[in-house]
Amino acid sequence: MSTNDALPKTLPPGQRRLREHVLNHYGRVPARSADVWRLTVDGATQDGAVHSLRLADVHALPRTTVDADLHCVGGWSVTDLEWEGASTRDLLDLVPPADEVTHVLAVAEYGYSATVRLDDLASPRSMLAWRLGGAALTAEHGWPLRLVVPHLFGYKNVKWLRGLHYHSDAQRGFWESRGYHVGGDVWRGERYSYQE
Ligand SMILES: Nc1nc2c(c(=O)[nH]1)N[C@H]1C(S)=C(S)[C@@H](COP(=O)(O)O)O[C@H]1N2
Ligand SMILES: [Mo]
Repeated sequence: MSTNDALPKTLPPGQRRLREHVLNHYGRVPARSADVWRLTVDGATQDGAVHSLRLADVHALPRTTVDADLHCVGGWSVTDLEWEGASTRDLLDLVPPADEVTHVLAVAEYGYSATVRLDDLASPRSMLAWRLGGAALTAEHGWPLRLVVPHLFGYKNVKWLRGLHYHSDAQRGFWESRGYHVGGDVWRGERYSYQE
C-alpha cells in the first residue's frame, strides 16, 4: 500500500477509487499543432463579438494550481491530481458573457462537447489546464488545453478544448444528449437526465 492509500479521502457517493489515472474518451486523440490551435469564445458575449484566443493569450492569464479529484460518471475516481493553468474566472473577465447567459457549451476537437452552468464555470477552482502533475499535459489527457471543473463529473472536463459558446439556455452536449445530466454536480449526484 502506498502512503497515499492511507490518507482518508471522502469520495462522492457511488464512486470507487482507482490507483492510477486511466484514460477515458470517445474517438481519436487529436494531433493539432499548438501554433494553429485557437480557442473560440462566442455566442452571447457581452460585446457581441467572436473572440479567438491563441495559446499564448491563454498562457498570459494569471497562473493557478488546483489539486483535484476526477470523478467519471461511470463510477471511478482518481484522486489528487495537480492541475496548472488559468482560472476560468479570468477567462470570463477577459471575455465577459452577456447578462442573459446561464450555460456555456464547451466544445472539443472532433465535436465532443459538454454543457456547463455559468456558475460552475465561474467557481473558484474551475480552470483551463495545460499542465498536470508538474508536466505538460499529454496529448491523451487533453493537450493543449483542458477544461477542469473539479466538482463536476468527468464528462464536463473537456479535453482538447477548442470553443466556449455562451448561451441563455442549456444546449445539451455529447453525453447530455445521451442520457446524462445537464448539471453533473458530483456532490449532488447529478448523473442522469431523468433526475433533472
Ligand atoms: N474531448 C473529450 N474530452 C473528454 C472526453 C471525451 O470523450 N472527449 N471524455 C470525458 C470523460 S467521460 C472523462 S471521465 C474524462 C477522462 O479524463 P482522462 O482521460 O484524463 O482520465 O475526460 C472527459 N473529457
Ligand atoms: Mo467519464
